[in-house]
Amino acid sequence: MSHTLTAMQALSSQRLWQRLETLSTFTDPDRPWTRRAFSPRFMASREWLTEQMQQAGLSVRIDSGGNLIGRLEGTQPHAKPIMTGSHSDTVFDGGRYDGILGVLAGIEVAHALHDSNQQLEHPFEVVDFLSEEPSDFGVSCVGSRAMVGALSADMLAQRASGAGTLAEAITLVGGDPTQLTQPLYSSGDLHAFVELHIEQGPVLERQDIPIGVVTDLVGIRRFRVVITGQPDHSGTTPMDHRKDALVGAAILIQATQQKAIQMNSEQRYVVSTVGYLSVMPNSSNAVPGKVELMLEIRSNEDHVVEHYGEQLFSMLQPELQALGLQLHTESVSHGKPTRFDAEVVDRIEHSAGVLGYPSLRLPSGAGHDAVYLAGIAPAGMVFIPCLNGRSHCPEEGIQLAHMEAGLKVLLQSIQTIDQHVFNQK
Ligand code: HGY
Ligand code: MN
Ligand code: MN
Repeated sequence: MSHTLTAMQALSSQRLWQRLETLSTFTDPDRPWTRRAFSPRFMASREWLTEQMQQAGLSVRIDSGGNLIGRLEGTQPHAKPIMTGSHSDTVFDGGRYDGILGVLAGIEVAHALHDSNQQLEHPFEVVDFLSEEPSDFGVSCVGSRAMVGALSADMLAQRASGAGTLAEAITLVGGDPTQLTQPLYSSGDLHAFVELHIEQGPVLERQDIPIGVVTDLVGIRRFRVVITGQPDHSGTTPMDHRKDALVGAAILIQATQQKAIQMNSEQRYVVSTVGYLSVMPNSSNAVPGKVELMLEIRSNEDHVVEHYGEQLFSMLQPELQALGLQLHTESVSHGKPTRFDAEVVDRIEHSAGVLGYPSLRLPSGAGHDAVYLAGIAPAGMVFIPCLNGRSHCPEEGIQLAHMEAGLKVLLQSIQTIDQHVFNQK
């Protein structure tokens, strides 16, 4: 008598762990772990991901937005697909699990469905979204924005220093920017979207809870800021004759740190960061004449995301002017706070319970591709804890037991949602 395995029994944590290890080897050897979108290493890792998807029984394609998509057919050929996925690109000196876990866990779910011959009713799609991290073009979530028609012509025209436009880069990875004037998936085209991701924060680990059921995502706004002064000789230019752009940047950085700290409260979550800064001419014996920086604001409150930047810049204008400095700001991206679909959130929480995992409902301070999918489909996310709550650094780590819990809850949630008929919204 053949012992047919269930999909849950066919899941292999070992195979997933091995894939995590292998994918992490596609890194800049001098800066582990770095695999920037569009880089030659990223392209090589995409070839490897394609093979893994095929081994899992998925048929693979690249859509016009440069997303790598693996698909398993369902028993109902005309049913809308259930989608899972995340991103395989990293920040500089990043970790081995941010995004990567969600892509490889999605492949493992497909592999288990395929090995156990357990077809879902709905087609099942596993996506490696292109360039979720803020790319060298300054735009994040390139693939997921493209998928839902939110990649603007301005964004496609953005240039990276020493490279062409974002549109050209998308073409290089196999996309077709000319098709991006309309959504690749619209409302109603997906049954649901579920993403597995590390929390990237300390909450689950501190409470020793293996599963996070994400309720909502903060809004994220990014500004390109250019402060212009005057480059001068550092030895011969008296202090009261200088137009030092870096002094202006220091004033802005201090002011935004103070403003964000003051705005936080029980209900309101506000964080502000200047993580990128470039000084010109960047010589030890020249007064900085120009500084370009990226200012990022995140909040769970829409009006904070909307108005924080303008408030900060108008407050700083007089002080910078008095220093002979010009301030130029450009809003590069603006993602609104997003609430996940209550029926998806309930099913993820229920799935954790069925499997005996304690879970906690929590918001996400990190941005994810899911924010764009939530605009066109019932969407939700599953979190697992990460080591010391840290991410976007080589110390990023996960426990095997938590990886296994997240993988099982992802499969259980997908199987439950496969049987669920959503209320008409
Ligand atoms: O920046 C973020 O929140 C995400 O990790 N890319
Ligand atoms: Mn990230
Ligand atoms: Mn991520």
